[in-house]
Amino acid sequence: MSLNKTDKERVKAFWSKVAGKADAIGAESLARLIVVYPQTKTYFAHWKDVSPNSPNVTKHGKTVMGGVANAVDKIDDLKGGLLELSELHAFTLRVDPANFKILTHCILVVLAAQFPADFTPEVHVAMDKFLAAVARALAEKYR
Ligand code: HEG
Repeated sequence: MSLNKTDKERVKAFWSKVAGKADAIGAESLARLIVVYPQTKTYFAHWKDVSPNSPNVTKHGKTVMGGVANAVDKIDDLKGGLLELSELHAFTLRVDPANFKILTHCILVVLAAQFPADFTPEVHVAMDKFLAAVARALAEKYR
């Protein structure tokens, strides 16, 4: 399931096309996370408004996509590159790592929905592998 050279090239090429829309991708991904998997709202209970298109949700979508952009840069060493973020989620935020797969699934759905022409089956498999690797790297510090 690890990314081969071709997968990495496809991820980078696709990302370079969509990176300019990262905020919109993040906003829709977070909104879908909250609507489709409402149990995830428990982590955002300290926000004023957890409804799908609220400012907090939109802002956090942007933050998450900053993490994804960083992961694209660190694609050759995701575990090292995402170490601090993994520690933050594990020890400070205490996010159940099952939620990483749920959010990365939402991101994949949004990429397909927002970029139907670029989201070929080859891009689909490369992005699926990449996002799964990101979820694994984020779960790295849990034990
Ligand atoms: Mg997390 C903060 C990235 C999944 C809940 N998340 C953050 C931050 C980043 C990030 C970059 C800011 C870190 C900082 O302040 O230094 N998150 C990130 C990625 C992914 C992810 C890349 C998976 C692809 N986060 C995730 C999931 C949940 C969650 C699944 C819960 C369902 N994140 C969470 C919370 C915060 C962050 C509660 C703190 C936000 C706040 O308090 O406003």
